[in-house]
Amino acid sequence: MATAGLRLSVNLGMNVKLTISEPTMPLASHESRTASLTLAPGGEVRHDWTIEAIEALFALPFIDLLFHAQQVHRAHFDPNAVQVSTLLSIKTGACPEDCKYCPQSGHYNTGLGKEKLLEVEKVVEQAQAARDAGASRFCMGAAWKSPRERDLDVVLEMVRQVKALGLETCMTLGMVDGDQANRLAEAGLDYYNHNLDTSPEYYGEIITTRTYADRLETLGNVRQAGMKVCAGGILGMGEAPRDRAALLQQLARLEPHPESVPINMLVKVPGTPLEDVDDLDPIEFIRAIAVARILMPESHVRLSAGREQMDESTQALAFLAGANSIFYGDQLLTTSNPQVEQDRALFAKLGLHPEVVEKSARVCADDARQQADLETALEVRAARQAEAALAARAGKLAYDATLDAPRV
Ligand code: SAM
Ligand code: DTB
Ligand code: SF4
Repeated sequence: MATAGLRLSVNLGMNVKLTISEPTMPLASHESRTASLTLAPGGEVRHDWTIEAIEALFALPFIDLLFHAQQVHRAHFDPNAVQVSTLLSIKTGACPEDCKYCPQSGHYNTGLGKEKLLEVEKVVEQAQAARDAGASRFCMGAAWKSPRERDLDVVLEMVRQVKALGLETCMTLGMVDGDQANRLAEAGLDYYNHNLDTSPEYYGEIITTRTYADRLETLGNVRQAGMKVCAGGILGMGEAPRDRAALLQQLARLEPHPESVPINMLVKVPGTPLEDVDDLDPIEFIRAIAVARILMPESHVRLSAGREQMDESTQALAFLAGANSIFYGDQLLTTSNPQVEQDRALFAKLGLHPEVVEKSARVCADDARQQADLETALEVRAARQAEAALAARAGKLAYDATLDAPRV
């Protein structure tokens, strides 16, 4: 029972003022708090969110939280448009890393065999099919600690050929150094995905073979090379609520924010150490999406792995909370995703439409620029030709005048 008790008023800086009235009884759930929040309606692109401020957002009544997230979302995006990416595992299994959630880690027996890097033609075939089915971005994933030199050449060719289909390209190949990132960028890779996965504090419980700092370094290399950053995490790995807040804080600290923020719900795969972890309450998952939307107003927040295990209402709530990107296609990397027909029906039911490719806009802009350049070049050429013709005529006349001078 909530009684009048401590009234906490925190100025969170900039335009955010949060007032929380605490009951004297210990807080059992979000419902026992009342909060009033003043947020800039369009949100703010900030990198200095404190953990307390983020936890306070999480603690808002659900309806208030979703309202704020919607306001921020609508200030930056068409609320009914969803970016659509398709995933392909280009090299599956036997990964040397020990990520406890991952069916592809060679440390656990999940029944996955070791596969070789796919051939470029196979990848292009799949990319074409994804494009024909309506995807605008093709994401290729490899179960590597980091790419080996000889594999990188093949991967660069995949980027070039997939891009030539008019698709945006994304890759997730593990850690990359500065040189590898530059080469991927030069080949035309649009996005590089590398997730922080969880909070710095919980990280050691999940992965021991690469550090949080390693991950941040890779993200720095990707940014430095001029590619767009795709970085997010996984929820439902037994982490505490504070870990979810700390993960989002880490992501929001990246400057600039990642353009794409995948929020995965753990897919529990038999054989992995997390196969029996307790389910995360879907409402807590939706809260995290909403907080991600508020913290990173201009980023695409992807409702990533785990959709197959979610009902339609949870997915609809995620879109309402500000998720505006999905993986589309029957398969994620090694686990399944909702069937394409099912997603089409969901989009129709919710009145959602696939986002017009950002890259198309860029391509259009490039096309327009190219066209303008071409026209200018043609005009210049025409003018030069006219000049040359005049000069030639004059020359000819002069020539003629000399040559055909009246004979005396
Ligand atoms: N090996 C590369 C790496 O880790 O950077 C790329 C592939 S890895 C599979 C890409 C991401 O998929 C991981 O960082 C993790 O966030 C996500 N992921 C892997 N297994 C998952 C699972 N069972 N449930 C949810 N997300 C998962
Ligand atoms: C991301 O954040 N999620 C995707 C993508 N980036 C590469 C991967 C999800 C993998 C889910 C488990 C699987 O299918 O193997
Ligand atoms: Fe390997 Fe990536 Fe899976 Fe970790 S998440 S085990 S690095 S494939």
